[in-house]
Parts: sequence; structure tokens; C-alpha cells
Amino acid sequence: MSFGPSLLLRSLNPAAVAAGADIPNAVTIDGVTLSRSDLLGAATSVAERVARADRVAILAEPTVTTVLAVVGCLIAGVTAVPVPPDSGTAEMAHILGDSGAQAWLGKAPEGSELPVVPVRVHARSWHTYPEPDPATTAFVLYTSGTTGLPKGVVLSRAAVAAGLDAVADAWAWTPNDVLVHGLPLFHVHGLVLGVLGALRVGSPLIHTGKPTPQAYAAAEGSLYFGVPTVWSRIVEEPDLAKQLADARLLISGSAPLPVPVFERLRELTGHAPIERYGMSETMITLSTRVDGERRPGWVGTPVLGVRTRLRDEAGAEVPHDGESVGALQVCGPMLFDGYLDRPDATAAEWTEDGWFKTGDVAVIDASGFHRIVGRESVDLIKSGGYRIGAGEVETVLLGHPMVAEVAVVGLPDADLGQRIVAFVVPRGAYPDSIEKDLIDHVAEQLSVHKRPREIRVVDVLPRNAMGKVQKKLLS
Ligand code: MCA
Ligand code: AMP
Repeated sequence: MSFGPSLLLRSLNPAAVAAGADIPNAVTIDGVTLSRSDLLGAATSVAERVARADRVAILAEPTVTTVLAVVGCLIAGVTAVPVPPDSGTAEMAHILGDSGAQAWLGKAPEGSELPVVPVRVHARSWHTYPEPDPATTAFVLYTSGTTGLPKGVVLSRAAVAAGLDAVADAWAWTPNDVLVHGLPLFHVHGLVLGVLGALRVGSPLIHTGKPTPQAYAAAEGSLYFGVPTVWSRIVEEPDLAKQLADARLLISGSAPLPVPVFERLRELTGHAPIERYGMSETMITLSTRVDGERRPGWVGTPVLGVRTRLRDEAGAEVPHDGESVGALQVCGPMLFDGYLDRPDATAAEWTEDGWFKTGDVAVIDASGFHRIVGRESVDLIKSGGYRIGAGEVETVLLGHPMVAEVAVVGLPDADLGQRIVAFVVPRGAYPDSIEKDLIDHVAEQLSVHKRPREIRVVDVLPRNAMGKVQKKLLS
């Protein structure tokens, strides 16, 4: 099976752009619009400056600098490590140390000791680079596990290309589309699908900075990406939601889209949203299709090149009867190459016969439609579409002098899907400000979206006979 030409960023083919395949609005972000030729010229000039590095960190603010830095790395075949711009001290140190990034490309955070390679938005170069080997690592993306510090997901150029072609096929995404979203540029959703997808397909991209209902309504695109929190905020503003009626497709992913939000979107915009399912490790593996059924609460069928199966705890097959629940396993050409320098953690996620264990439980019906039922572990929380490991937040809270014991859980939340709640046994007397102090501590050490939204001070945590905290009893 072919997954498109070897040129990863197909619309930035230098020969075609030189021959006139230009558009004035390839990318609009942070109030700046770049034509395709400006983007190619500026990113190639970044490539020239960064070409001798192996791996660089990019402070992934939603700016043209970030886009040029990422595209420059891809042109030069240098691995990009996108860093959440609100990363706190501990998280930033971990990402930089673990990834071995040699420099910042573009903006550097205050106080960083790494050298900085500047990105000059107005510089241009028309040098042409040979297309790097498809097996080259495009990105190391940091993502949370159930315990410990985030791991670096190693994504190859080939995986990115296959993942993008598969969703373009499911959504009939063409250069005639205008993509709109305001998602962060340090995850697969906003960066890989949301920037590189547009540049591979050749559709203009409008990045709205923040994914607000106002900005989405004003953007006049044809294809809109959002996490469920974005869509649920949009349906809370019916007049703005109605302005999306002229779109071609509204696409939801990164977390379960509540059925009432699906229905309300359909009512207000006339569009049944497309739902798709994926992971940092796998890109998008399941989606409803532009020409197929869109069933509320279900995430569709495997995209091009993907196979899925369900297994029970003993590893036996689970029937595809629409009711039996099993652990979802996937394989396909868009899967990652492993966690950076973590062969054991990588091996643990794969079956002996080469399937990736998603950690999600699902049902599959006789027609091949999938419904994601939940996660196997309570320790992976999805809040606002962000994946957060309970263990990482617990470790940071245990480092605070006021905390003797802690259990972090995700509780249901109408806006965020789940909200992070920390049950804390304090160490002796504590000030009235304990809640704010602990929330700020996590926001400073990790990143703002990993902060608990609530701290509940308790005398004891429920434990089983082995002393293990019974998180299911915390609500
Ligand atoms: C509040 N703030 C604080 C604090 N309290 N800052 C520091 N310390 C505090 N204690 C401020 C921040 O400065 C920030 O301000 C603001 O609060 C952020 O608010 P928050 O409530 O956290 O965010 P939100 O506006 O409610 O965000 C909702 C959101 C966001 C926009 C939906 O969650 C989001 O962008 N989610 C997308 C996640 C995503 O892309 N996931 C994809 C991964 P200010 O706003 O002024 O800066 S999944 C993936 O990639 C796979 C493949 C897939 O399937 O897609
Ligand atoms: P991340 O690696 O941050 O992309 O998180 C991946 C996880 O997000 C998956 O393992 C699922 O638990 C969840 N997820 C992504 N898309 C969906 C969806 N459409 N419905 C339900 N859960 C989803």
C-alpha cells in the first residue's frame, strides 16, 4: 500500500512552488499570514541554520516562529522536541534532559542554559535539501504515563506521512479546504494533524491562538478541529455555533465527545461531527468517515492501513458483537518507534505478535464500528483533551512540605471531561491557603493544565489490605 509521495510536506515542494504553486495564505497564526513561498523560504533559512544539529527543543507557542522552526527541522531532517510553553521547572528540566536537545530553536524560556538558534521570520533561502530518509525521527513528543515522568514518543517521518494520509482519506481533506483550529502545538492533534496535515494536503491553515467559540465562529474555514471541551463550549454559545453551518466538517477527538454535545452541535450547525480516536503513540487509528455513518458515542472504523482487535485479560479474542468489552490493540504504519531510550517501557506496550496495547477498553460491532468505553487504568486522566498521569502530579505534591499523603484522580466534569482532584492528607497543621498553595505548586513545577482544579483535605486515604490506595472509592 502506498502512503503518498516521499516528500513529507508535499505542498512545500520547492520545484512546484518555484513554478508558481503558491497560495497567499498557507498559514495564518498569531495575526501573521505567510504565503506558501514565504513559508518555504523562511523555513529553509531555518533549516540552513539548524542543519548541523541532531535534536532541538522548540518552545511551542502558537506563533509563526514555532511553525517555521518545526518546518525548518523537517526540511533539514533534524528531530524537533516541542516543549509546552507553560512547562514548569521540573517538567522543562525533564524534557530537556531526557530528550538530549542540543539547543532551542526560536524562542528560549528565561534562564535556560541551552544555546539558542534564532528563527528569523523575514529571512529567506531557496536552497533545496534532499528529502530525509522516511525512517528519520521527525518528533520526540512528551506524553504522560500512569506513573513516573513523561516519556518521549519517537515519531518517524514515515509514521507522520502515513497518519496524515489516512485521515485525509477518511475526511476527504483536499487543498480546497481551509483548516481552522486553536489547539496547542506540542501534541499530535494541534501540531501534527493541525499544522503538518495542512502543509501535506496543501490546505490553508488558520490557527486561532486559543480555541474559543468566538474565534472559531469568526474564522470562516471549512474543516474545524477541536477537543470535546472546545465543542461543548461552542454549543453553549448558540449564536456562534450557528456560524459554523457553512463548514464542511467539524471534527472532534482527543477525548470522548459527550452524546448531548454531539446532538446539540448537529442541531445548531446542521453537521453531525466526525469523531476520531488516536494517541500520541499511534496518531489517529479510528475515525468516522465523511461518506459514512456518524454515530454519537462511537469513533468509527480503522483508517487506511490500520487493523484493530480486542483481547480479554487472558489474551483471548473478544467477539465483535457491539457489547463485549475488551482491551483495544492496534497496528498500522502510523505507529511510533518506541519511547526514547526506554526499551522496557516500549516493550511493555506491545504484544508478542506485534500489536500495540492502547490501554483503552472498547467494543466493536459487527459492522466494524468502535466505541471507546474508557481506560484500563484510573491513573491516566484526560482533562480538556490533555493526558495527565496521576503519578506525576502525586510525586510533585508529595514534594510539598504540607503534604503527607496524596491520591490524584480524574472526576467527571461537564466542561473538561475529567477534572484533576487531589485528595491530600496534610502534614500536621496547615494554612487556609492550602488549596491555592498546592495548585500553584503543581502549575509551577509541571504545566498549568496538569494543576488540580480541586484539593480535598482528608484525614486518611482509603487503602486495601496491601496498603494500596483504593482510588475507585474517591469521588
Ligand atoms: C489558572 N491559570 C493558571 C493557574 N490557574 N496559571 C498558573 N497557575 C495557576 N494556578 C491560567 C493560565 O495562566 C491560563 O491563562 C489559563 O488559566 C488556562 O486555563 P485552563 O482552565 O487551564 O485552560 P482552558 O482555557 O480551560 O483550556 C481548555 C482548552 C485546553 C482550551 C480546551 O484544555 C486545550 O487547549 N486542550 C487541548 C488539549 C490537546 O490538544 N490535546 C491533544 C492531545 P491564559 O489562558 O490567560 O494563558 S491528544 C492527541 O494529540 C491525540 C493524538 C488525539 O487523539 O488527538
Ligand atoms: P494522548 O496520547 O494525549 O493523545 O491521549 C490518548 C488517549 O486519549 C487515548 O488513549 C484515549 O484514552 C483518549 N482519546 C483520544 N481520542 C479519543 C476519542 N475520540 N474518544 C475517547 N477517547 C479518546
